[in-house]
Amino acid sequence: MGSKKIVFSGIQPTGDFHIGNYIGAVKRWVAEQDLYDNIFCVVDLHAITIYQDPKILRGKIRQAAGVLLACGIDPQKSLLFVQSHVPAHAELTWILNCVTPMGWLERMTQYKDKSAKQESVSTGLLDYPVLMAADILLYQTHYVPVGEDQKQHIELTRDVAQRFNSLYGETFTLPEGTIPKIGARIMGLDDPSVKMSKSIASDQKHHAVGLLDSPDQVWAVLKRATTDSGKEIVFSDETGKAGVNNLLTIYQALTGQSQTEIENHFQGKLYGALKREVADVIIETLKPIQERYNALMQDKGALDAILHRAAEQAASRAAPTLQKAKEKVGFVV
Ligand code: AQP
Repeated sequence: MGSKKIVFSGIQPTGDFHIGNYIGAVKRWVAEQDLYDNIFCVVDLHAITIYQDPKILRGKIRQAAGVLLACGIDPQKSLLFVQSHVPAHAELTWILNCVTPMGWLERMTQYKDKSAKQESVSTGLLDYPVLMAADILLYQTHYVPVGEDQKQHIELTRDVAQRFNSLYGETFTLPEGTIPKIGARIMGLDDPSVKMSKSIASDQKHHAVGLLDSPDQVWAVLKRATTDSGKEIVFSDETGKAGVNNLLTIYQALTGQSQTEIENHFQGKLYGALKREVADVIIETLKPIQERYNALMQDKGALDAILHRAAEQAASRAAPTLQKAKEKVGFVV
């Protein structure tokens, strides 16, 4: 692993992973595994910034890890662990909290969106980006592959690192966020004006396709996907064509075909055919993932062993940076 650049990314076990998570993040984590020194994390500390039923959360954490392995994260090539198993994440967060102005956090779009939906907003929700900065900076990360929604948080991570480095001296590598060219923001299938999201999907049946959905469930969502009153099956950034554009983007991300090839393929076809073909491509993509997931979940002990081994390795990789940060701020270590 030595000379390879370090990649870190995380995913919240807040619900069922959907094709937006897959296309925007996980697919790339898997495809680029051989290129980098990879660290992937099921971020359960982030999940509880909004109340989670403890029994459901425990199941979702294992499900999240199982799905990531089933998608192709290879424990021989990548560290895959659960965030709360490595206390250094919470420890570094405290130190970084103390160099992060409140105003930076209050400006975050995700905080504004999520807090508007809560009756009572936890301090954790406001602090979410500092925890994310700690996750990334602990491993001296170079690249953070994420969907577009996380761009602002990566910029904040760089600002926090720069502020710490300038106050206390060079400590943290400045990471770069990498956003996919295709599918950086997959939109809701019921409402293409909003990002496909786990929390909306848990309330609205036809919002998203989950990675563990059966072929019938995939088709039930796709056949109701919002399109428009026109006929043209073309990529477009016009608001009125957002539904068709979203379906074509999913098709493009999953088939790897060019826009011209796809538009030629769908020329003269009806929206019904587009929906059927997008559903078929999704079903084909999910089939091997679901087979591997079902096999993996037969042996939860083996899954837990993978996660605990990786957590030990992650903890020892995080330790020198945490130690350095503690020394820099003046702690007796
Ligand atoms: N719609 C999306 N299109 C492309 N990428 C997406 N990601 C999330 N939604 C889309 C990317 O998936 C990774 C993991 O997401 P997360 O669980 O950490 O963050 P999230 O943005 O909070 O995901 P959700 O689905 O929207 O969950 P809730 O509803 O809990 O907020 C990230 O790289 C993210 O960019």
